Amino acid sequence: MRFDVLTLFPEIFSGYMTQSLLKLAIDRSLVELNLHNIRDWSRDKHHSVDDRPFGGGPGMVISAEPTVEAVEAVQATDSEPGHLVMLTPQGRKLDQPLVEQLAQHKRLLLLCGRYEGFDQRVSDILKPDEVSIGDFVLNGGEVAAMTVIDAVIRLVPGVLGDEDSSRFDSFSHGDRLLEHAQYTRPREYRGLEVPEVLLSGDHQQIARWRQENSIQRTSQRRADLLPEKNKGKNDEPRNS
Ligand code: JCK
Repeated sequence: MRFDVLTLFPEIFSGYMTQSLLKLAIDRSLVELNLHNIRDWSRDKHHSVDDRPFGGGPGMVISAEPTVEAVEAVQATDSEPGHLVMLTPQGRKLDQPLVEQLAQHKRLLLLCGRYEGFDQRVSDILKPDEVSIGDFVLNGGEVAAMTVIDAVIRLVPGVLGDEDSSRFDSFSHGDRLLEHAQYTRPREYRGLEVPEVLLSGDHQQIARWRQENSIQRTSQRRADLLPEKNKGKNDEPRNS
């Protein structure tokens, strides 16, 4: 899986790129991540990439010319242009099915804006897949691009230590339940004990408890995820 990120602030990615899971995947050639500074495609002597909005208003708009030139140049560095994703508050909202769809591509280009975003003609010309990570306002597309990369690399075969663990994630199969509570040592902490059944060694009972716990937490926290039949199954006060 190859990622190419186009941004005005490539240094935002440096800490993320040295993170262990991604670094291991890069070292093992399962993932390639290249950073490109849009400013490198600026043509004027001041290396400018943004300008004031026509029609007035606050902030600055990133110019079409260096952006389109940058994307086309980066696309041309491989035999296939790749799937172009633009991170924008106006995009379709990211969810696990969209992550799975993006993970089907061998190559993703992630176009990150700042300020008030890009000149509309960037989208008109390049027709990117416009994606938003949620209904809140970020300062730019970089954190959203890292979110996409982080979610997609989990689905690249061999990236996770345990080959299969991504298949058990919440939302990855049809049932869309939240994960059950997890415990580790010690058995008691500040008077709070690990549920007895988890210490029992009875795998069938443990599976039953986890299933119940999943449904209970989902109905308490994210009832919108449940099929109608399970809704309101649990009216206990929340504490798991
Ligand atoms: C890319 C610049 C900052 C902030 C105008 C928007 C009312 C325009 C994103 N889920 C997400 N939230 N935010 C982003 C995102 C933000 C970006 C850029 C992505 C480039 N900005 C910005 C505010 C506005 N307001 C709502 C008016 C741009 C994703 N993905």
